[in-house]
Amino acid sequence: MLLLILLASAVAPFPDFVPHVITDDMPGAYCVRASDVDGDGRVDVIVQGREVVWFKNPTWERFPIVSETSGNIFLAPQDVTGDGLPEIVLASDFGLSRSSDGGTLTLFERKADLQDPWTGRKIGAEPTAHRLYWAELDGKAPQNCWLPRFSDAVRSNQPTISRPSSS
Ligand SMILES: [Ca+2]
Ligand SMILES: [Ca+2]
Repeated sequence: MLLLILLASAVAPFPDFVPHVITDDMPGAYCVRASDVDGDGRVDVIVQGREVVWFKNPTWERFPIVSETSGNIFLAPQDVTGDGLPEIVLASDFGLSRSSDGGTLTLFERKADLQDPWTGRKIGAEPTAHRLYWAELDGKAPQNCWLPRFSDAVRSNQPTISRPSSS
């Protein structure tokens, strides 16, 4: 009996999940990531749809990142400049029938004014890019942007874009 009481007390109750609608106006919403975009210590929400925006926690005010890209398919936030604020790699120009072109990978950096769209620099292309993750693959800070489930490796200056080798 004592054992049952101890086991029962060791099992944490299942949490209650409460939905919070932060927008009902996000055409083509597909990828949602969490990151402290403005460095205030609260995790914000980044959403990629036809455009890419972020919502400031806790008011969920909407701020632009980029609206000029097309075929957006995924994004990955990571501080690659070392200032404590995340940059974002976006995979765009995606198409189900495009296996030899498109797949643009762009690194976006925010501007001082949060109302301004971010500055983008093309850092590579992978026609079949569909998912992006940051990972520490070489023992250094997580400066590797990982495109899973592809062979070979694509590398640029900074950050490094890597894919695991096929085996
Ligand atoms: Ca924040
Ligand atoms: Ca940064």
